[in-house]
Amino acid sequence: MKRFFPWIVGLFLLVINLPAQAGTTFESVKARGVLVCGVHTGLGGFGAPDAKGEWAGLDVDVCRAVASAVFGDAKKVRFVPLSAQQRLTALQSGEVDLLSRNTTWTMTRDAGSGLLFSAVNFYDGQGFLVARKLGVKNAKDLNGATICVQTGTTTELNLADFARANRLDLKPVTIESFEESVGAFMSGRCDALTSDGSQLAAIRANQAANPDDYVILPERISKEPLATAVRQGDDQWFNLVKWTFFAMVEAEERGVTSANVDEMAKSADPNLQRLLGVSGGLGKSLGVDDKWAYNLIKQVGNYGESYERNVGKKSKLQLDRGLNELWSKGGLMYAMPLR
Ligand SMILES: N[C@@H](CCC(=O)N[C@@H](CS)C(=O)NCC(=O)O)C(=O)O
Repeated sequence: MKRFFPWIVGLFLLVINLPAQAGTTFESVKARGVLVCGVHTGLGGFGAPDAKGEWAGLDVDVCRAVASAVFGDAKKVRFVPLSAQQRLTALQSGEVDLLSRNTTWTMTRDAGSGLLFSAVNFYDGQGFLVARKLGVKNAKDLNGATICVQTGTTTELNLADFARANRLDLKPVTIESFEESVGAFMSGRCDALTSDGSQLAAIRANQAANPDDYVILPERISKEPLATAVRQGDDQWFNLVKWTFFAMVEAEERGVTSANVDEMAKSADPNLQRLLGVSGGLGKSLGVDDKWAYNLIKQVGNYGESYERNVGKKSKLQLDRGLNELWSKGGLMYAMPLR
């Protein structure tokens, strides 16, 4: 019996680990008929209910694009709002199929917590928000200041590293909830609030009584590549999520939009025919219909359309494309070849 004991334990461990392996997410999503997507608790431009109560945002669009690729229907998504603290556990435990929520791709999260990051949908960096009346012009002027920062984020460690590297005395005020940290800052409990630049822009635009009373300091003290993530050991699902995002970028690179996709499908260009599933389609390798990319472009739009609608110059956030511009226009957005 003693001899068999390690085998029995091994078998038991294998069985309890099974749901997180063997590429089962794709099957369970299909069987359920709806994608369960982990998003922000409410960050206008990235993930928040709009005026009609419908989830909208750059991260939300990735969820909808994946649903379009799987079901041909962008509406087949159930959104699960997750706080900074909850998000990684929610994905690890299988509560959500996909995490699309301002989450920085770091080595520890990617290699050390059973997760895999699939594609960066927003290149960001950490900054500081201060009240204009404070007269602070750059981050180095913050010596001696109190800084509101939320726990469970990359932000906490970056702040400590920045202070140490620059011999600054920055006093972190660590707060567990998003609302509370924003509230603490707005009520003057901290001199500055630190977070990803995009989040500061969203907080300033959506949560300040008068946005002009606040300024975002020019420095970015870290790299925050915000990316979608899935569980490790689920290769087919990982591929589907990754290539869905690349299809959004590829569509922008090739000038295909939600408005012209039907026209573009008539093109003689083999690249467009492949992308839009007219001939030599690419769906099979992902286990989906050859019209997967056509569907997501038609229903959600290309990356540039999603960017402009949610966070771009004409949106409330008014963010420049910056690093999120296509590589061919000086940015970092580059789709791996869809062929
Ligand atoms: N990108 C950073 C920060 C993202 C983040 O979660 N930021 C906080 C502070 S603004 C947040 O979104 N909190 C919302 C919540 O917990 O509901 C990370 O991945 O750790």
